[in-house]
This record gives sequence, C-alpha cells and structure tokens, in this order.
Amino acid sequence: MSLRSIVIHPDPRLKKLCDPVPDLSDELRRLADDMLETMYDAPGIGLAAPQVGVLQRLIVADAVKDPDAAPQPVVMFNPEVVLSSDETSVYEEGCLSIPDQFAEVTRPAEVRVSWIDIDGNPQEGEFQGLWATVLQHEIDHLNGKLFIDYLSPMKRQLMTRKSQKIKRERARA
Ligand code: K1U
Ligand code: ZN
Repeated sequence: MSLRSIVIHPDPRLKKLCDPVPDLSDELRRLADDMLETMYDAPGIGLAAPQVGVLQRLIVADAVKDPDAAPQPVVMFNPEVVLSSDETSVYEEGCLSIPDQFAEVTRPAEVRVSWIDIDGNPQEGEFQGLWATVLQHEIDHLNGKLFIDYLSPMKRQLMTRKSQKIKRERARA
C-alpha cells in the first residue's frame, strides 16, 4: 500500500465525469487500498478516485464517528444513488481537495446506494446520518461536482481563492 497525493481545487480533473469501472483488476484493488490508506492518513472520512487523479468511478469511506470504535472501511466501485428521501439534513462538510474550509450543505437525509464490492459482487444498502452525507459527497466527486457548487457564487469564489492560495503555498514548500 502507498500514499497517493491529493489533487487540490482548482484542478480540471475535479470537474470531469468519471468512467465506470468495467471489470475489477488487481490494479484497481491496489488503487482502492492506496485510497483507504490516503484517506486515513489525511485524515478524512471519504475519498473519491478523481481526488487522487484517477478518473474512474471508485470511492472509499469510513464514516464511523466514534474514535474508539473499530474501523469500518467501505470500498465502492460504480456507486449509484438509486433512491433519495424527501427529508433533508444539513451537515457542515469539508473536502480534502479544498483544505481547511467548511460549509453547510443540505442533502437528502437517507439514500439507497448500489455498488460493486471489492470481490466484484453487486451490493445495495440504505444509509443515513453521516454515512448518507459522505457517500453523496463522494459520488458527486465522480460527476465532477464539489460541495462548494451547492453554495452561492460569492462563497464559492471565496473558497476557491483560498484553496488556490493553499495550493500555491504547498507547491512552494
Ligand atoms: O471527499 C473528501 O474530500 C473527504 C471529506 C469527506 C466529507 C466530510 C464531511 C462531509 C462530507 C464529506 C473529508 O473527509 S473532509 C475531513 C473530515 O471531514 C474529517 C476528518 C477527520 C475526522 C472527521 C472528519
Ligand atoms: Zn471532497
């Protein structure tokens, strides 16, 4: 396993529609392992393949809140929201590609998601709370959408400028 570097906004790779994964391969399983390691190292509670520069439909997540609880890593190939609740919830979201910035986003409170698991088996499950928020945030990444796209143009511009500054500083360091 190895750490991958995280793509920082603005970057054209974060605006692209990602390709479905046709068949699982050892290379894709290695990528999933690397993404989990990168997510835990960041630290984060989710990560999508375009955030490590790979434009394929793969996400990882572990939205267990309790720091003393056992890790619950989830790997999803070709994840899709197949049903969303009318009820919404608001969560202060962050993004590893938009460092140090947070904003409230309103999303469906519960979602049914289908995906292909690490063994190539189709799965479907219902998610609520933080899991629902994180999975929707990660699936948005696969469609070139960022959480700041839900905000006003002014807030989005402000956060983009701050992220651009952090990106420049990190490149110089
Ligand atoms: O996709 C990403 O950029 C990861 C992002 C996921 C996310 C967080 C909050 C709401 C929606 C989606 C993050 O993990 S940001 C870091 C973060 O929220 C966090 C880090 C450590 C402990 C707890 C949270
Ligand atoms: Zn993100």
